[in-house]
Amino acid sequence: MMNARVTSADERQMANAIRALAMDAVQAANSGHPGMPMGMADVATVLFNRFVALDVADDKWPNRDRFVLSAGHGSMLIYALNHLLGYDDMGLDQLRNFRQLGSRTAGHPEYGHAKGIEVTTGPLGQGISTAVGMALSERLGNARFGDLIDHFTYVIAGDGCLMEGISHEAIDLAGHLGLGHLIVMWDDNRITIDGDTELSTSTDQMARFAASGWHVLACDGHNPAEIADTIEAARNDPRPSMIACRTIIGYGAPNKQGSHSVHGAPLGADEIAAARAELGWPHAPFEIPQDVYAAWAKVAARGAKAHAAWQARRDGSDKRDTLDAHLAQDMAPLTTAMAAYKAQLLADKPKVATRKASEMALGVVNAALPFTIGGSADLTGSNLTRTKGQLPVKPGDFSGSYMHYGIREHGMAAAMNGIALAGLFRPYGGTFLVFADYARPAIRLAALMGVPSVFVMTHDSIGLGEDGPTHQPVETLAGLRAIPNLTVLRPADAVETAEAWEIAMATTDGPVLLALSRQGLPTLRDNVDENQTARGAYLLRGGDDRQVTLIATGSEVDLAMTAADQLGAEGITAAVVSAPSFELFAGQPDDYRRATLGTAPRIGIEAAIRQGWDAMLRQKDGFVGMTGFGASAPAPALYAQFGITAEAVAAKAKSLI
Ligand SMILES: Cc1ncc(C[n+]2csc(CCOP(=O)(O)OP(=O)(O)O)c2C)c(N)n1
Ligand SMILES: [Mg+2]
Repeated sequence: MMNARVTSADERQMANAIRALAMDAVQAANSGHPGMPMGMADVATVLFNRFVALDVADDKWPNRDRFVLSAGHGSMLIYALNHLLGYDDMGLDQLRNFRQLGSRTAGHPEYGHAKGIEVTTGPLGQGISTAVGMALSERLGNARFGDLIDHFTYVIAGDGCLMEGISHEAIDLAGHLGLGHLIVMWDDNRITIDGDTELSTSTDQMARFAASGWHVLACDGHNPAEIADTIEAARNDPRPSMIACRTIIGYGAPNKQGSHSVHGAPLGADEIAAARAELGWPHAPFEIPQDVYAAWAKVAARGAKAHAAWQARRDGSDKRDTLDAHLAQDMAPLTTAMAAYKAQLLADKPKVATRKASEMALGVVNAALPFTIGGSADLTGSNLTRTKGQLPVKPGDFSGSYMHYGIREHGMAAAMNGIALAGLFRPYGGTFLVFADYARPAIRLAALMGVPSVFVMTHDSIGLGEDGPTHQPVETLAGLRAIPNLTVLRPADAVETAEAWEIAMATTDGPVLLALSRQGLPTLRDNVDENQTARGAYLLRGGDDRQVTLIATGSEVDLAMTAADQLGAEGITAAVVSAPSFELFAGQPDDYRRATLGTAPRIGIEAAIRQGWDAMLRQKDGFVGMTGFGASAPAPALYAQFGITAEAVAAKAKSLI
């Protein structure tokens, strides 16, 4: 263990290297945020120099400490750190090309662009909330693997992160669970873009964290001994810790520090020269003296040693194989179990809501895969996300695999992303589809990062009935389909729902969202030879010599089948295409898509607005769905009221052919 009282004579210069790289890179780019990296350079230096354990030669080492720069606008802080630590993909060329096309040094830190960046940050509040998921994953891992998983999660968050509403959900959850290895360093500089924080807040942040069950501390963020003492105390407290680090934004720039003018603009040549004099840093831009590199190399060397010690522990551990299985996330057991389950569905032909079918499929998933972590934002009995034998995760007991996230959709989604990023578990979590909007910024980040969180969203249309228009999604599906790299699945029956879960678990490069019905639906499929849902859309009925093609999703596929029956009785041949995923269909070969959709007139059917359906409909085609908000009534009355009926579909078909 590090001794907080060992000070290094080099720390001031190690921090100044961060300051110089930040001001020079921002100046070179003529864009960026020098204030935060310069202000937090001392805190970051002490944190890394004395505490953080990571291995630049293996940035995915499972028990590495996590460092999350929640104040992502200060991205030059992490780029400078990663350069000084010696990551081989963060050479000076990257810093010189800060914010330029093709460089790893994007405007805000982006997961996957460079080693040592654990999560994409920039939307304020997301980093700290994602870090809660990482710290939760660490506790879950610790309960299963003992000292093979016991790392810390360190966060640097600014005033903005703490003002964002999501921070409260995250803080509340972390405090409740007692995530003792989570340490948040708050950049208490009392400045945001508009000016002094007095303009917009009078919250006592330390009291707020304390009220949520956190251990709170304060330090002078430019005093290495105080910084180290507080971090040491934080590490030794069983609660999550927040350290208010009183800092001066832009520290070292003599005429601009302490002012919002250094938040997000280059300092300018004169002020940079003055800062060099003030800091005692005579070196040219992007020039770091060898002794400073050497001091940072010691930090990397200590991390490499910690990794080696961990490797020895792991090699001798009886938990080695189960840990490896978690890390590998082998899906083979699921494939076998699902094949048997789907065959049984064909025999049983259950008439169940797809949320119920999801619960049934999840029973198979959770039994086959030991690394799922389920949950719901206080709608467990509605989302049907908890399966037999799943025990709740509780303060002091992290052996369970089911999270009661509380009424915190946004915090849940961010925490799920953190769990997924940590690499040990596969998270899924539920709420009502209409509240996807409450979680949207985190869903978007999952998509941007390519992180496999699975969102289980039930009550997916006016079909939820009596709860009325506040709870009835109409534009939600369109909004979700608009997010690049998010796979939206709206299965029609129990077979498609099982297939949707197979797809969700097999997808490792992006989030998947399941839109599920409240109301019961018959089993429509009569074969399970191929995962047809993976095609995105497929011919469920007919196809040859069709006069019209009815394309529907989810609960409306049954309605399309009834309409096809009615048309058939009048001698009109209708094909029915079930289209559970627009994204997966868009990824199919052209000839498959053409053959599926056919050349006959098409009618799209979905109890939602038409936006997005142009992917499958041409201008002359028809659409039966919603044009405005819903209403409160039993579901059948609402479908009749809004004209989403087999009769309406049949009438539209006749008008088109
Ligand atoms: C959700 C979100 N809203 C707005 C912004 C734009 N923005 C970036 S930094 C910032 C001010 C943040 O203040 P603080 O965290 O105190 O940073 P400091 O100025 O101290 O570096 C704002 C509003 C953002 N990045 N994310
Ligand atoms: Mg600030």
